[in-house]
Amino acid sequence: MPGIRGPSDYFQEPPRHPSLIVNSKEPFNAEPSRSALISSYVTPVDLFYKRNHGPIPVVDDIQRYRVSIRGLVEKPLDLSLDDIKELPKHVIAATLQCAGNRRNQMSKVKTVRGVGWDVSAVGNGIWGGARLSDVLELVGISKLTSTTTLGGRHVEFVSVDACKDENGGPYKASIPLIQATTCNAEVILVYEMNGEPLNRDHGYPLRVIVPGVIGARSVKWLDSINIIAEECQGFFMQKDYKVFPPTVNWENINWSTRRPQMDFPVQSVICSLEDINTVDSGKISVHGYAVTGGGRGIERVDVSFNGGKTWTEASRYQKTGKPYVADDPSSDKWAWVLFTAEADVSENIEIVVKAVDIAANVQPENVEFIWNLRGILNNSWHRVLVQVKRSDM
Ligand SMILES: Nc1nc2c(c(=O)[nH]1)N[C@H]1C(S)=C(S)[C@@H](COP(=O)(O)O)O[C@H]1N2
Ligand SMILES: [Mo]
Repeated sequence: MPGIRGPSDYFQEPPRHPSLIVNSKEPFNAEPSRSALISSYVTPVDLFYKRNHGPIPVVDDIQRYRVSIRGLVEKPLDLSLDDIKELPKHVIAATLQCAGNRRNQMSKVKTVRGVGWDVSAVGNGIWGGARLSDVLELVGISKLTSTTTLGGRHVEFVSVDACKDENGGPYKASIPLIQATTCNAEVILVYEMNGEPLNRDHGYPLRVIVPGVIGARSVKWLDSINIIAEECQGFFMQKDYKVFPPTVNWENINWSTRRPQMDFPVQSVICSLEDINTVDSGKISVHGYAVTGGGRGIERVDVSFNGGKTWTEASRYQKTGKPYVADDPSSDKWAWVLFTAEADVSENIEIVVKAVDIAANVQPENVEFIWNLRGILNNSWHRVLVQVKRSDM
């Protein structure tokens, strides 16, 4: 598509915040520190994790930029950014989480393939754009359609970035048509992040946000939307981002036996502490985030100050000064919940967190049982060690 192109080298990368922890330079993959991550409910754009599979695309001429909608539709269409902006603007708070978040810990069990993320490949953004369901109406697909008259059942998003894993081809993903045409699923074509124009790292000029679903399906630098019969056959749908049992290795893997991962599972992480900490004896307060997929609320966050023997319930909040109520109309259903709990410590302890969502989904106690060769969806109980400083005699 004219107006936007994906370069094959890294000479035109945007500037980035110096405090980001860089896990890979080319392609650029970086996350904020734990403490920076939970310093605000809405993650500042500069500090938001950046997950790329190739160089950042370049928009030469925004006037010529078009997103084309084709495939199994009666009326294919090319839309400019202004056309998209003419549709009603829909704004949601939604947490984006990479499926590889917390991979570092999983690779300690046994090596896994992938970017070595700590716990901050996640961020909470305020996303503004057009509802995908409104855009699809322009090509004659009405709300709540699961199959078009021409047999389309999936919506494929195609970018322009040159990805190594796609043999230099563009990043792609798809979602079921019914999800795209259901208003409540709130899939949006985003041109604003945190009230500012979307920046290049996060998908300028237009990206998809599929809330409640692993970040991999929220395609950046959108070039075209295809209405297709079968789900997207691209690398990142079919040969990546699938969860296999621990017995599957690179010799016996059969990718076609598993579905592409969509919703993310219930997750919680302590961010005010590193893996190992030294503190003065006395009061310690812990802060972190909890989030789950599918727009479900966080019913409970449990914190243990003795390695999991006993638990106390943490207080949960989204906006400060207001307790969070799961599933309440006043809470942001797609967004994370921050939590805080405190205790007195006088000896060395392990602090643990686990969350429960409104469907009573829980986190697994140990990472070994969910180990998978791609190192995705590590949502095991999060543990940190606290050593109390010896007072000088
Ligand atoms: N075009 C394109 N879209 C993409 C990717 C990519 O490499 N190329 N990475 C995906 C993955 S794996 C994640 S986790 C999110 C990261 O979005 P962010 O960089 O805005 O945080 O974008 C997704 N969309
Ligand atoms: Mo990701």
